[in-house]
Formats: sequence, C-alpha cells, structure tokens
Amino acid sequence: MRVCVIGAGPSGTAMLRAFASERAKGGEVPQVVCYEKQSDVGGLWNFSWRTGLDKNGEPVHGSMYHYLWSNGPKECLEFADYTFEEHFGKAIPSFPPRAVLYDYIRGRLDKAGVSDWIKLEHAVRDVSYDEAAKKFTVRVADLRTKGMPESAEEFDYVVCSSGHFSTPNVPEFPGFNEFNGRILHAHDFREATEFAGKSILIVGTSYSAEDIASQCYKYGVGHVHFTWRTRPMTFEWPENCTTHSLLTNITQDGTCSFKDGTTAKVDAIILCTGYLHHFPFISENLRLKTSNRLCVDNLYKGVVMETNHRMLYLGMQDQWFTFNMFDAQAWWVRDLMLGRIVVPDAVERATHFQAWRDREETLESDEDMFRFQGDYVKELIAATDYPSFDIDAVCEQFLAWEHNKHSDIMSFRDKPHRSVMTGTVAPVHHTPWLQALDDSMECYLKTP
Ligand code: FAD
Ligand code: NA7
Repeated sequence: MRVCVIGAGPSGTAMLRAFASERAKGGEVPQVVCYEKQSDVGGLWNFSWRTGLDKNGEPVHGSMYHYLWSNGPKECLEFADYTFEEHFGKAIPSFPPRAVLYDYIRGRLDKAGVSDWIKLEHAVRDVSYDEAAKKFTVRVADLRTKGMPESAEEFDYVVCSSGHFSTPNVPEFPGFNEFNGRILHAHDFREATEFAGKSILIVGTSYSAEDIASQCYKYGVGHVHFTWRTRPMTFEWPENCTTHSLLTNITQDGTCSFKDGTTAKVDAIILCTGYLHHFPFISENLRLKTSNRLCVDNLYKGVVMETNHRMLYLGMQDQWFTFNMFDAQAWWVRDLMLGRIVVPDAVERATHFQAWRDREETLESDEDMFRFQGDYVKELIAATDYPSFDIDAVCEQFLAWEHNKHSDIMSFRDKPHRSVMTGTVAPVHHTPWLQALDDSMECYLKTP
C-alpha cells in the first residue's frame, strides 16, 4: 500500500507520527511519501519574511509574523505522546513564541525518525483518481529543478494536510482604489513596528484581528480602529483603540466612514478577514468545498471525503483544538487505512453527520464551541490507541483562558496553565508579554 501525504505542517507530521507509532509497536506500515512545497517542515510555524511569491515562484504559504506568540495556552495543544516537558527537559511558560512551538513540532518529528518519508520543495500539482484501478495519480513538481519534468506517482490513499489559513479572503470596500495608504491582508502582515505611531483600521473581529491589533499596540501603534460586520469583539481594549460598525467608504486621504455615522482617519488598513479553503492542486471531484467551520461540509468524521473514502483530509476545521486534534484525526485515519476502522454505509454516515451539524447550529458561546470540538476529539480518540487524555480538563483550560482574555486582553499571556498530560502548572514567564520584546527561543527559555 502507498500513501501520499500533502504538506508537512502539524497535520501532515501528525500523520507521519501515527504511522511511526504503529511501526514502533511492530505493526506493518504502508510506504508513505509526504510532499512539502517549502524547504522545511512545520507548516505555518515555519516562518518566512516573504510575502507574495516564494523563491520558487510558488504562492507564499506562511501567514505568521515576527513576534507571534501562541494565542492559546500551549497546554491546550500539547501532544499526548510527546509533552513539552519531555521536549524541553523542564516546564516552560504557557504561551510560547512561534520559534518555540516550531522547535517542539520539529522535536517530535525527529524523534519519530521519519524524515526520509518527506520530500521537501516538492509541490503537489494535481491529484486524480482512477475508479477502475482504485489508484490515485499524484503529479508533483520538484521545485529544486524548477519543477521540470513533473513526476506522476500512484497511491492507494491521499491525505491532504495542506492547511487552510493561507489563501486570504480579500473583500473590497468603496474607495479602496483611491486610498493613498497601504492596504494589506493579515496573510501579508509580518512586522508590527511598521505601524508604530500610525493610525490603522483593522477589518474583522476574530483571532487575526485580535492578535494583530494587540501586536500593533505592543509595538507602539498610534491608534487602532476596529470595524465589524456581524458583531464587535467584547474585550476591554486600551484607550487608543476605537470600535466602529462596518466600513462604508474610505477617501483618498484615509477618512473612513462607518455605518453608525462615525468617521476616522487612518494611514493603513489591515484586512483580518479570514482565509479560503483553496485546493487548486486537487481534481474537482476530490476537492473539499467548505467554509471555515467546526463541522466541515462533505467530510465523514471530519476527515473522510464523502464521495471517495480513500481521499482523506486533516485539520480542515475551524480550530480551537489544534495539534492534539490533528493527532486524533491522524491516528483515526491511519486505522482506517490499516483496515481497523470501516466507513459505514451512506445512511449511517448521513445520520452521523447530521447529528453533529444539528448540534453545531445550536452553538452560541465560545465555551459551546470548544466543548463541541472537544467531544469530536474524544470520539476520534476512543476508536484508536492514541494516548487518551482528559479533554474536559483541556476545556477547563480554554475556559480560564477566555476568562483571562476578558479580564485583560493585554495580559492573558502572563497567566500560567496546567498541563493535563503531566499535571505541572507552568512557571510564570520572566517578563510580562507587553514588555517582552525579544521573542527568541533562547530568551524565552531563560530561567528568571
Ligand atoms: P499548515 O500549518 O498550514 O501546514 C500545511 C503545509 O502544507 C505547509 O507546510 C504547506 O507548505 C504545505 N502545502 C500546502 N500546499 C501544498 C502543496 N500543493 N504541495 C506540497 N505542500 C503543500 N494554532 C495554535 O494552536 N496556536 C496558535 O497560536 C496559532 N496561531 C496561528 C496564527 C496564525 C497567523 C495562523 C494563520 C494560524 C494559527 N494557528 C494557531 C492555527 C494553525 O492553523 C495550526 O496551528 C497549524 O499550523 C495547522 O497545521 P496544518 O498542518 O493543518 O496546516
Ligand atoms: P476567521 O476566524 O475566519 O475570521 C474572519 C473574520 O473576518 C471574521 O471576524 C469575519 O467577520 C471577518 N470578515 C470576513 N469577511 C468580511 C467582510 N467582507 N467584511 C467584514 N468582515 C469580514 O479568520 P482569522 O484570520 O481571524 O483566524 C484564522 C486563524 O488565524 C486562526 O486559527 C488563528 O489562530 C489565526 P464575520 O463574523 O463573518 O462577520
């Protein structure tokens, strides 16, 4: 059996780790080939200063920026089979900067000993399926040789773990063409200091809006104006932040008008308006089509393509749980490929999907949402040998985090959380987040 994994980010490397775990237990594993278009593993956690196109002319995958620190407690994403304490040899604070999380992802992959399954700088160009032969053909470009010639290989299963926070959703507002200032999407945001002393407009109210605004505040922005479409954020923002309803127009000199009749003068606009699930490298009939939601369309158990049960997707949900949810999915998908799990008939699948969708439609609060996703993770883990962990206790950590954010959006990262894997309460970081301007791993790991 041959398995193709697309992408070596947290989801793709979870897939590799799942097979490595089976191999370590003496089980037989298929031949696995993981194609990664970037020159390193880590997905979004593999930072690049680049925007637009990369050195090979490929669209830049990365959406992360300088000084990005985890936006949720590390205790909520911890791998059940590889703890932070195991990796760093000591307990570390709860909200690591990007480089620290990259190191953690990398450490588990190195321990699994599967680096030779990964082909870096290989971009998947097309995935198609031959129903009669029951084989996929995957066309791949080796970017080190400018993609020529493309190779085509056959596989029995394809696991798409290419992420979905990379292709920006870019709305346009009246006046954008005339505005003299800079307009960028969060995907292209790299450096908060660029906006020091400036007045900026942030469009959107979700994670990117919240975090980019906080970054800009930390690095000396003049004023942040928020504009919302459905509902405003409910945090207590500092004094130099103002919330407006939806933007209706912007003039050449940067005067914004909002639906509520207010106005504001801005130098730049950052569109924190989310991302598209975009898989141009997968044939139309195998391609996932969904919006960013918890119960993703067209996937049984959130991973199996309805129309082809050998086409699998990891990490396609809107995300509260991340790394350990990808693990839960990877272990489940592995066992499906190994024949231990059988996809039920269409009626059972539809009933199962509808039950989750009906529940999804009743969700109102953040707590409803992370408990929903926690239950999903529980369901997957119950079917495999992925180390079980206390998911309700993780939800309690999410709850405390939410509470801390609403107490003070600029200091929630200073609060410690407890690992449900080891029971350890994290040490408090040596410098409060607002004053911590050095986000290097070396600085972060320093003991006070
Ligand atoms: P990705 O990390 O996107 O990795 C996908 C990989 O697939 C990439 O390496 C890409 O190069 C590769 N790929 C794509 N297409 C192809 C192709 N055609 N051929 C070959 N390779 C391909 N989560 C948290 O838990 N905590 C956080 O603090 C946090 N912060 C975030 C901040 C930002 C700005 C963003 C955008 C997301 C953040 N996330 C955070 C969520 C993030 O989605 C996950 O942490 C995680 O990176 C998702 O892993 P993934 O492997 O599914 O996708
Ligand atoms: P999200 O969570 O998908 O949020 C997108 C936001 O953009 C959301 O607030 C939307 O508001 C808003 N949006 C989208 N289109 C528009 C238009 N046309 N006008 C105004 N507002 C709009 O994306 P994020 O980037 O914040 O988060 C994605 C990941 O990145 C996440 O995992 C983080 O960890 C980092 P709506 O509520 O739909 O009105």
